[in-house]
Amino acid sequence: MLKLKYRLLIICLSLFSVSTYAQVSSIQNIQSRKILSLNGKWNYIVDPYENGFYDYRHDPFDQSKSGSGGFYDDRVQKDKTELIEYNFDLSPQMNVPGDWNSQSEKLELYEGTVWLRRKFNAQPETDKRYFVYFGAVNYEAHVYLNGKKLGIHKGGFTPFQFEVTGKLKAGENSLVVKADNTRKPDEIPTINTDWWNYGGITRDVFLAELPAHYINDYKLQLIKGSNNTLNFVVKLADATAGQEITVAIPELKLEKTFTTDAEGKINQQFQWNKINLWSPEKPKLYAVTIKSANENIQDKIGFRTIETSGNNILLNGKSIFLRGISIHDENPLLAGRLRSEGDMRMMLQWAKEMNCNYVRLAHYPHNEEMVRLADEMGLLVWAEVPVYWTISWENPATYANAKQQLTDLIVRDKNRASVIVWSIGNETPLSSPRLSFMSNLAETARSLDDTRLVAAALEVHREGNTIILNDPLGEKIDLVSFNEYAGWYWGGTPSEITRYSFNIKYNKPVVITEFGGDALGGFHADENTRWSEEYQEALYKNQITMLSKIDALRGMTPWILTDFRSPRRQHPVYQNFWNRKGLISETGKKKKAFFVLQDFYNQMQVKYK
Ligand code: GCB
Repeated sequence: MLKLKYRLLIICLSLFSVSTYAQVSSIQNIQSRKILSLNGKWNYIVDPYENGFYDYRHDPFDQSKSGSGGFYDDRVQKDKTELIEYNFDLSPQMNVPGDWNSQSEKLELYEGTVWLRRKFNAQPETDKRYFVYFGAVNYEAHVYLNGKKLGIHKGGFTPFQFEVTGKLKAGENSLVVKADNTRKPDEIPTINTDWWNYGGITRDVFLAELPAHYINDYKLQLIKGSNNTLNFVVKLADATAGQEITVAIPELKLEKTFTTDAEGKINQQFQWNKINLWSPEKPKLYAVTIKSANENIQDKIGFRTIETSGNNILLNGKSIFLRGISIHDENPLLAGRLRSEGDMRMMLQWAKEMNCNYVRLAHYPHNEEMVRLADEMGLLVWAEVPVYWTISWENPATYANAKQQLTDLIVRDKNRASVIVWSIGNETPLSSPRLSFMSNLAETARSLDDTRLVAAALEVHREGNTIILNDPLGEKIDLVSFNEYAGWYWGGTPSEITRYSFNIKYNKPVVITEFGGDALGGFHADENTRWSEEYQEALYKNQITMLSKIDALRGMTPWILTDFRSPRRQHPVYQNFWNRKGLISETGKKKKAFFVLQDFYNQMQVKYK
C-alpha cells in the first residue's frame, strides 16, 4: 500500500515538474540575433536501455529527490576508487547538426536513446537573457544544462528553446541532450512512415543572448488580397508597454515607428505603393530592419499575394501553373539529412534544372534555411506537418502535438514569400474522428495566417475507369490536392492508365501532390518491365496525358526529386532500403523520366506566360 502511495506521489511529482519547465515561444529569426554556435563535435553515448535515465527500478533519475544520478550529471571519476559507468570525455564524437544513422555504421538502423554532450564557455551578463535554441531534434529531447533539467520537447522537425538565464555559469558549461527517436503509435508522425527515422540533433544549436525585453516574434507581410497594404506585427517576450519599434526598408525609403501596447504587442497596417512583388521569375527580397532601443534585427523579406479564384491559383493576381516536385530532407549522395546550405542548394538547383517554379517540402517541416533558399532562388513552397497516414485521431494529446507542430512551422516561416501552402497532412484515411482532427488543424492554420492557402494531400478511390475524389475534407481546404499511383500500385501498366478519367467533387484548383513509380537508375528494359527507367518514363508520359484531361489542373509535385532511404523498401536488387521513385538516382544521375517532366514544364511555362 505504502509502495503504491509512493508511486502515485512520484507520478504526481513528475507531472508537476514536466509542466513547470520553462516553455518559451519560438524566437523569430534566430540567425540574426546575438548567437554563439554550439554546432560541431558532440560526445555521445548510445543507451538502448536508457540506463542513463532510469535507475534499476526504472524510476527516472531526474524525478528523484536529488534530481541527479543520470548521465546528464556529466560526471568524471575523481579518484581511483570511484565507480562511474559512463564517461562523455572518453566517448566517441559526432557532428551536430547531423543525424546519428549516417555517422556510425552501428547506428544506421538504431532507434532509441543517444546522449549527446557539448561543453562551451560563457560569460553571462547580468542585464541579459540567455536561451539554448535547437533547430530540430528527432524525436523526443530531454535537455540538461550543468546537470539541471531545462525541459522536454517532442517533434522531430520544429525549433524549440529553453531559457537559461541564471543557469548559465561563467566559464565552462555542460549541455546534455537525451535524444530518443523511438517510434510510438500516438506520436506525430506515428509508427508507420515511408522514410528513414533519422535520429539526433539534426539542425543547428545556438546559445542566444538577448536584451531583457527582447522582440520574440514579428511579421511583415502583405495583407490578404492587397498588393500595397502591409501588416506589421511585433510581440515582445513580455508585456512591456510603450517600447518603440522601428521597421525600415531602406530600398523603399520606408521607415515607420510604432509603440507596443499593454501586452507588449504591435499590430498595424499601412500602405506602401512602390513595392516590387516577389515571384519565381523575379524573387525580389528586401533588406528589412526591425529595431528597438536594444535590438537590431536584419531580415530579407519578399512580398506577394496568393489566392484562388474558381479553378485558378492567382500569384500576384495572375493565374499560374505550379511546376513542382516533391522533396524529402535527405541528401541522396551521402544518405543522411541535409547537413548544410550546400546540400540544400543542390536539391533546389536540381528542381530548377527541371524548370520547376514550386517544391513540395514533404512530409514534415524542412530546415528554415531551405525555405530561405527557396525565397532567394524563386521557388514557391508547399510546407507540411507530419500528420501522415494513420494517426491516433481520438487521442487529445496527439492532436495537441500536431497543432503545436503546425503552429511552430507557421510561426517560423510566416515571413517567407516562397511559402504559399500550409499542408496539414498526407494520405489520412477517411473517418469521422479524422475529419474533425483535420478540420481543426485547417482552422488553426487559417487563424494563425489568413494570407496563405491551406491544403492536405488527400486520397482517391476508383469505380471502373473513374478516379473519384470526394473526401469531405475537400470542403475545408483551398486546393483539390491528392496523391494517385495509377500505373504503379494499381491501374495496370503505364500505357493502360490513359483510360481513366476523373470525377472531382469540388470546384477548386487541382494540384496533384503525388504520382510516380520506382526505377533503378541505370537499369534499362522495355516499358513494361518494373524497376526499369523505361517503365518510369512511360508512366510519366501517360500520367501527363491522363492528368491533362482535368480542366482545373493547376499544378503537380510528382513523387519525388531523388531516390531516398526507406526501411519499408526491401527488394534486394532493386531497392535495398531505397525508395526508387526519384527522378534522380542516389548517385545523382538523372533518370529518363526527369526529362519527360522537364519537357512538360517547358510547355506549361509557355502556356502560362
Ligand atoms: C505515398 C506517400 C509517400 C510514399 C509514396 C510511395 O503515397 O505519400 O510518402 O513514399 O507514396 O513511394 O509509396
